[in-house]
Amino acid sequence: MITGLSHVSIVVPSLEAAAKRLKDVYGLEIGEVRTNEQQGVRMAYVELPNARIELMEPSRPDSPVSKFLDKNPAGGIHHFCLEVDDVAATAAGISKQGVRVLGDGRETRNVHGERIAFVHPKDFLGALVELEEKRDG
Ligand code: CMX
Repeated sequence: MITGLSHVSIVVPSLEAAAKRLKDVYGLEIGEVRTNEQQGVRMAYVELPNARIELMEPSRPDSPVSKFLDKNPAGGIHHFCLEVDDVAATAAGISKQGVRVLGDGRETRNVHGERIAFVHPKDFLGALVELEEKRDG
């Protein structure tokens, strides 16, 4: 079951340059920069009262996010993320309706250790969607 909006994710060529821009122009502070080796991204968040902005840059040349930057060298919106109560149950439910859940079937986790999954963009109105199971959800 979908329970809320978690974040909007933007791929940027440089986290440091993006952080400076957000702070200087918009007064937004980014938090700690962390790396998710499994996903191949270096990332940080801007915390807003009702959701987060996620900034990602590739952490290695073969990162899936590198492909995105090849197509969009200046960066851009990569996906948005919906909170769900149970990733496996939600993925199983939508799969039964013909939705393609991406990946090799192995459990995938975000940088906070929460279970995540991605829905094929063509099965969600053209946008790449991440599903995220909140640890306390
Ligand atoms: N926007 C729109 N379409 C996209 C897309 C995007 N950002 N990324 C991929 N696609 C499309 C592909 O073009 C492809 O379309 P077709 O099937 O029509 O050719 C389809 O989605 C599947 O993409 P793929 O690369 O073939 O599939 P994979 O299973 O290899 O990988 C994905 C999919 C989205 C998981 C991977 O490309 C990716 O982006 N991984 C990074 C995931 C990420 O953002 N992780 C964040 C971690 C957060 C944290 O740690 O907190």
